[in-house]
Amino acid sequence: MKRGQEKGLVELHIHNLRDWTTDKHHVVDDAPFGGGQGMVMKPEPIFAAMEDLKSKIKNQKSKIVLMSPAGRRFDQQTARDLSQESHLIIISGHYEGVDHRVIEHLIDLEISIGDYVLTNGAIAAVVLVDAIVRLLPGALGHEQSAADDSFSNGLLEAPQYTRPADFRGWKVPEVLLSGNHAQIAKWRKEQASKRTRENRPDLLR
Ligand code: JCQ
Repeated sequence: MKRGQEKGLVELHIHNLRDWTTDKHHVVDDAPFGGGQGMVMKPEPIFAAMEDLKSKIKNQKSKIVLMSPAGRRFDQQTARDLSQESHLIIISGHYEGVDHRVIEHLIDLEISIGDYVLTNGAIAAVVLVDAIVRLLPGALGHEQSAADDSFSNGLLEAPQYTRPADFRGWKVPEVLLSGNHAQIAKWRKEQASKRTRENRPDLLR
């Protein structure tokens, strides 16, 4: 993310919702209607912030994303899609959630980075931003498209090794030292299948 900014590929800005409150104590949350645990993010500061930020980029299209465990699961294809957008606003959900009128009438995409709950959607937002920014042309300094293609072939990566060829008696598979590229490709395909079957059987279905 830092290199992407230094290279002028992306600009990142962080905003504080409390800056769009109008009350003395800058309150952004309140108790849930109907009762229950915890607090809910109020709609007014979120709408005010989004309208203000959007008005400042009026010639560009912008998408508003909400980070939430109740969102659609983030994946590499979503990262690719979002890397094509010219402007994103990411709302870091907090507390027990946000007033549902925000989801119904303001946000374009509700995204989850996985099936667990964080205290702070900003942590999830960093994951999203990193995955998107690395896809911007020139962000990595080397071509990553091939590596991402192998993700999109539906399998996990085959095991990788580097020097030394013998570390504490644990040897690098002989085939990788053979120089036989057809054999190496065949071995990698088998290993990728094995690893996917063991770690992520859901990807094979
Ligand atoms: C994001 N996976 C988990 C926590 C409620 C918007 O409502 C809420 C947002 C959060 C923060 O995000 C996450 C998360 N993807 O916990 C509770």
